[in-house]
Amino acid sequence: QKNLSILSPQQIELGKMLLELGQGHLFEHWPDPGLDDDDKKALLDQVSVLNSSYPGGLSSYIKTAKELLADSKAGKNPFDGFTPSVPSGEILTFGDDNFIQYEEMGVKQAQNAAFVLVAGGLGERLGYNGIKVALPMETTTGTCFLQHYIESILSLSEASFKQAPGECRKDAPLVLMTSDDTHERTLQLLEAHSYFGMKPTQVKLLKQEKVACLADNDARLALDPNNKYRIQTKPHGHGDVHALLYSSGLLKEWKDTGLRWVVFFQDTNGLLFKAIPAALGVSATKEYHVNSLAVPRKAKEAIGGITKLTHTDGREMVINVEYNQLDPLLRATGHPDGDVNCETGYSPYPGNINQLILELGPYIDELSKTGGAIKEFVNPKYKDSTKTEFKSSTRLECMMQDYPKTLSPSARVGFTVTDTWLAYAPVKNNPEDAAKVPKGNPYHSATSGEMAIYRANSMILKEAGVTVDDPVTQVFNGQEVEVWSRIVWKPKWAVTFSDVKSKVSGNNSVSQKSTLVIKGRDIYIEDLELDGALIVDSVDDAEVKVGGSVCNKGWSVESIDKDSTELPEEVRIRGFKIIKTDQVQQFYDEPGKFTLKP
Ligand code: UGB
Repeated sequence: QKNLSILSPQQIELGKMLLELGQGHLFEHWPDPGLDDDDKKALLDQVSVLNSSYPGGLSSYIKTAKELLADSKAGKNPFDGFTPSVPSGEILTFGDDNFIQYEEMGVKQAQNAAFVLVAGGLGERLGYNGIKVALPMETTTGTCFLQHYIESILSLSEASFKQAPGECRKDAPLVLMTSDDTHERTLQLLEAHSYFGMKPTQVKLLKQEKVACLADNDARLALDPNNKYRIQTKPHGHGDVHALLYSSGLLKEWKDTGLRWVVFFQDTNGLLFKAIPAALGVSATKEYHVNSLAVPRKAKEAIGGITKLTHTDGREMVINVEYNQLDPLLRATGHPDGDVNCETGYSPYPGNINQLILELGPYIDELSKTGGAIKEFVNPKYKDSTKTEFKSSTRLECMMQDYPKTLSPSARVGFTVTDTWLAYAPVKNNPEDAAKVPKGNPYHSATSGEMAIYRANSMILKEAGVTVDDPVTQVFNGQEVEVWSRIVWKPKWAVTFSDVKSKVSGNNSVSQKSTLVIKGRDIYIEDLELDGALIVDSVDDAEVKVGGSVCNKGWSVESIDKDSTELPEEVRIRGFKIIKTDQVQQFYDEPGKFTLKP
């Protein structure tokens, strides 16, 4: 009461609201006016941000928190009444006619797509000090994830307009969801590289706010242990992306310009754009409102399983069940062995890789009802079995793939499974944790992420008729990986398998020790025998035919010590570096037709 005089009318309203919500402890320690007045106002300013950035405001946050904390204390099963079963979706085989047709259809659709990258996570599991999108996806060219994503979107749009030139040309929008942990550095990265070729107006950054921490089962907000005038906050999860997109007004803008799809993706999967064209084709053909990209999943692998849930009351949904929940859910519903592989050697539940394609119209309709609020969960760590006190404060969290949870049963929710080697190689785990991954399960480390790029490109060239040598097995940072020829191309060279096939002809071979880097758009590989390193670049109006025998000492992959401090962190976390000894390197910087035949 005595501090009212120092506060603005709006701050007084917020204070009253908190008192009504049982949050009086936030003010109990306040001294008389004249002492710490600026700190007191700062607390209410923070309350104002917390209130406005959450759909329904703090009262809604606290109400939900009380309910979820009570459920958690009571040990209530979130899947009570639901029976899991294996859903049906589209399973693709790379390179067959079906795959090629879906890709073709997807490329046509691409000009009607907006792209959304969730990049607010700090990557605690990876333990890397920079932002993850700035990490090199592979160290042969040093291209970072963000550059590759942007170039993929630009090339996909370009290919789309080529295929359907009648349409009016639009620049594909790209939204990056950032957080306080990543925002400034993401912006700097974009500005330092002229947005990697995108128009700055095409790119929008939406920053997610953290949410208030909860100190106890009554959902009393936790004060920061180091500042009694600040509420402790923690990340709310990638599910924030829906509310942010909705409140930004962008969805409506996109609809008005004729867009039809929104493609969501994550920060460190260098393969994902290899599966996007076909998955877009599946979305269009099946008219999926929600299409989740998935890969075959090993039982207990740390990715969620896409599951059909049928409730005793008749409700049904196809939804991701997180890996830590799938096993108990199966055990509780008549599968005593829980999350195990079936006769295929994989879990029958496709693995969610959190690349989602949503149809914009139904998405807007749904968000108009929910404001983008996603079903949340809480995960308190209790001090003991009485579940009355927490070890440390907790908060509500939400995941972007839980969007279908509020949809009506008539919504068309499906998924598209592609081979793991083609679509999924995230960089999430630090070297120590990766080295402990049980044999046969993926490492999801910087080491395996880079090797997966070479493997995928080698496999694609093989499918296109190129003889690529088998890989050798090597151990880096305690992880056994296959080392394939280091084959890398820019997205402008090829965004689909048909593009690759149209640019490769005759008898080509690439030895295991080789490096092949294709940077230009119109580069045609014909009768090439490569045993060394070859790097070809060209301006867009140059057409270059590359063939003949290229033999040199090349570039090698050498093991390094992950603790050797003289190397930068992004190299150390791989456990190897590329030693560039000898190469043929050509840049065609003028328009015209050329032949490279050493
Ligand atoms: N992210 C945000 O933008 N904001 C946040 O608050 C948190 C994350 P993680 P997670 O692909 O293997 C997901 O931490 O959540 C971004 C799926 O839930 O890497 O452990 C962050 O920047 C899981 O089902 O992943 O697991 C990153 O881009 C499975 O699909 C993205 O969200 C798993 O990913 C994912 O964050 C997977």
